[in-house]
Amino acid sequence: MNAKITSVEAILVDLPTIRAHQLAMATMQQQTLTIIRLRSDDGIEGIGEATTIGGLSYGEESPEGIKLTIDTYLAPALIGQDATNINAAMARLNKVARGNRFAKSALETALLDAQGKRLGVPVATLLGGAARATLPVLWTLASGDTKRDIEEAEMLLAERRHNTFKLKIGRRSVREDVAHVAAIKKALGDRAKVTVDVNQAWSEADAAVGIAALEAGGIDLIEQPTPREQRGALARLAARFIVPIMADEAVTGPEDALELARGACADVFALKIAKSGGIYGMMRTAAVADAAGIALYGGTMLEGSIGSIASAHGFSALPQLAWGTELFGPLLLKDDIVTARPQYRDFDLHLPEGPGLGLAIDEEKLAFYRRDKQTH
Ligand code: MUC
Ligand code: MG
Repeated sequence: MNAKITSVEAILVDLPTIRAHQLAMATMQQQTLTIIRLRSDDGIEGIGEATTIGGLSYGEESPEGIKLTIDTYLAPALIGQDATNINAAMARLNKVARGNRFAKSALETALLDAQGKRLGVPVATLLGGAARATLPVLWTLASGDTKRDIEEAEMLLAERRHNTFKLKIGRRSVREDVAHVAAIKKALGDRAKVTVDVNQAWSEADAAVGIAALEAGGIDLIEQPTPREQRGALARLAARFIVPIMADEAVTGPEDALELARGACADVFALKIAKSGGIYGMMRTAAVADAAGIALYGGTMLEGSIGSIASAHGFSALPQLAWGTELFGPLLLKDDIVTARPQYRDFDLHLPEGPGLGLAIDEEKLAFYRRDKQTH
């Protein structure tokens, strides 16, 4: 079977969030998704998504930069190629462009979605099959207000939507952050797991003080406390504390995973399809972790439904995923551009069953939220 790629469109979509979302490096009031529509001459369209957090404040690619890279370099390299040979298409992109993992991830998702639709199977089936049909999903409390965070957690526990909560810290002083986390943990007690994500904001000295207090307070997991380049600091913290230390920004692809494993730098890796250049890169990263006995967690770049469900297909196919996932991105957005939003119930995300990603674009919503709607 053969199908020629005929067009690749990259569309910027701005969606409002349900509330402000505060992280160490940015406060989000909306999220920008770069949506891909990849068409081929057998009439099949694949969709994909590249999304980052806070413009260029989190990662090295911005939504606008991703679109420019795709329009100028990656789409022309794909036009005329065989849409059914995903490995060959991705090898071509890797030859044309170094890095640019988010952009490549979105295109790989679109190729996988199209191939699944072509063969009439879900993306997870293309990956060898879903080892799990549902994925545990935590929620991030990041309103910036302790009382509001506790109310939000209580509501979500009562709805049986989430029973693990991640707190974004690193904006305020270590003392204030620790007090904020302790108040939430005290309110929730053993009814919920509580984890923290510092997003690289602490020095090693700050981290030693902060993690000691968080460990004593019963916090379950500490994510990326120190800058991503400082692997030695992460290794010393991982050796010093019993509470597991998770690498996020420090681990992009299998090469980082190998170095972090060699240095005993972390107990857990946060996997994300965007930072690994796609689902296959994420799975290669997971394989290194498996070989080293490092536990895994399914991370998010706060993608919308397309990116989150692409991640879910990938995570569902992993042999181990001890720490569950944080694929709550669609729930942080007020509205969506797919016809049927992902299903969350009983603390889990339920994978859609249709071919490909199992999602369809809502054309009216896309027309409404696309950034270029005036000119389009
Ligand atoms: C990150 O660093 O993990 C994940 C959840 C959230 O609120 O932000 C992201 C990014
Ligand atoms: Mg993180």
